[in-house]
Amino acid sequence: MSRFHIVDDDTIARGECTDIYFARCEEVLAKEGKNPLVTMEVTTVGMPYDRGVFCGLDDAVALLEGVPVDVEAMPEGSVFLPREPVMRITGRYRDFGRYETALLGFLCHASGIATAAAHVKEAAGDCKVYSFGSRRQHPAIAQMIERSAWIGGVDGVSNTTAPEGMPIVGTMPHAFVMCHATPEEAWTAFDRHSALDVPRLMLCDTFGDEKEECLKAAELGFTGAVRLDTPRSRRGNMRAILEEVRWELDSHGHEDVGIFLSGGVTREDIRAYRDLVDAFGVGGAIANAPVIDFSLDIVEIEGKSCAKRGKWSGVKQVYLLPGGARVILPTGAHAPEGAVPLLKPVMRHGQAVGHTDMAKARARVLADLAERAQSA
Ligand code: PCP
Repeated sequence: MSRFHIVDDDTIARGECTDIYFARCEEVLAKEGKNPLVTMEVTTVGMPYDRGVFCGLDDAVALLEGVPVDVEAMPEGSVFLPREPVMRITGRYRDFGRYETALLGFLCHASGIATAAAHVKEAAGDCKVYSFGSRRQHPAIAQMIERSAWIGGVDGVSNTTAPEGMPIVGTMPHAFVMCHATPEEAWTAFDRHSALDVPRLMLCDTFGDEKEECLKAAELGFTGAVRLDTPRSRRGNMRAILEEVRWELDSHGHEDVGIFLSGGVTREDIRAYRDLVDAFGVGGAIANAPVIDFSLDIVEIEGKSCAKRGKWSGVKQVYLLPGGARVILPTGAHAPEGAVPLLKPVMRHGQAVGHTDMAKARARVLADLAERAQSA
C-alpha cells in the first residue's frame, strides 16, 4: 500500500490502472469468445499549437513489455501534426485493450510538456530556459516532467529526481534570503558555501526595489546574474523595470551581470522581454501545459480497414518529403521519391526492438528549432 495517493508501477504494468469500461468489455468479449486481430493508431485531431513534439514513448514501451503486440511509432522528439498517427499497435484486442488508459496517459502528458517546452524555447531564441515547474504538479511525476521538458529543448531543470544526463539548475528561494538579516548576508553566505560550479544567481526582489537590490548584489563582485521574481502586485510595467535594472547594472560597470526572470513566466512574456533577459525560469507554462489530446482508435479489424466516425480508416504511414513537406498515406501505397517513413518498429510480439534515446530525442527537437529559426 503506497504512502501517497499514487498507483505503483506493478499495478500500471498489469493494466490495472484502467477505465472500468475496458475491464468490463474485456470480460464480455471473453464470454463471447471474441478477440479480433486489430490495428489501433494514436492520433490527435487538434492541439493548441501549430505542431506537437512526440514524447513518452519510453514509458509506453515499458508498459507493453511482454504484451503480445507489435508496435510502430515515431521516435521521441519527432514533430507531429494533427491526424498523423504517432504510434500504431497490432494485436488481439483483448490482449492490450485495457492498457489504453495508461498508454494515453503516458503519451498525452509527456507530449504536452515536451511540446510546450519546445514552443517556449523557440520563443526564447538564444536566451536560456530552465524548467522550474515540478512544484506545480504531483511529485510522483517530477521525473517525467523534467525528462519531457529536457527533450522539448529547455537548457536545464530544477528537480533533483530528474534523469541522468541533464543539468540541474537552481538559484535561491525567498525563504533562504529571509533566513538572513539582510539580502547581502544571504548572497554572501550562498557564495561562501556553494561549490565552485554552482552559478551565482542572486535573488533580488525579496524586500527592496529590484534596481537597488540588483546593484547591491552586483557590487559584491561574485554575482553572475540577478534573479527577478517580482510579485504580480508589483509588476506594473515589467519591461520598464528590466530596462532600468539593465541600465543601472551597465552604468555602474556590471555589464557582465546577467538578468534571470522567473515567476509566472509565459511564452508571451519571453517574446516581450528576451532582448533584456538572459535566462528564464519557467514553471507552470511548461509543467501545467495542456496535454496533447491523443486517442487510440481501431483502424483495421482482421485485415479490413475500419474506423469509427471522425477517424480515417486503414493503417497509415507518415512520410517526410524532400523539402520538408509531410504526407499521410495508407501503408500499402507507393511512397513518393525520397520520402522518409516516420513510424518505425519499436516492439515485436511484446519485445522492444531498438531503444528510446533521450539525447537523440532532444537533438531532434533542437535541430527542428534551429531550422525554424533559420527560415523565420
Ligand atoms: C517559484 C520559483 C519560480 C516559480 C515558482 C516557477 O517562485 O522561484 O520562480 O513557477 P511559475 O512559473 O509557475 O511561477 P516562488 O515560489 O514565488 O518563489 P521562491 O523562489 O521563493 O520559491
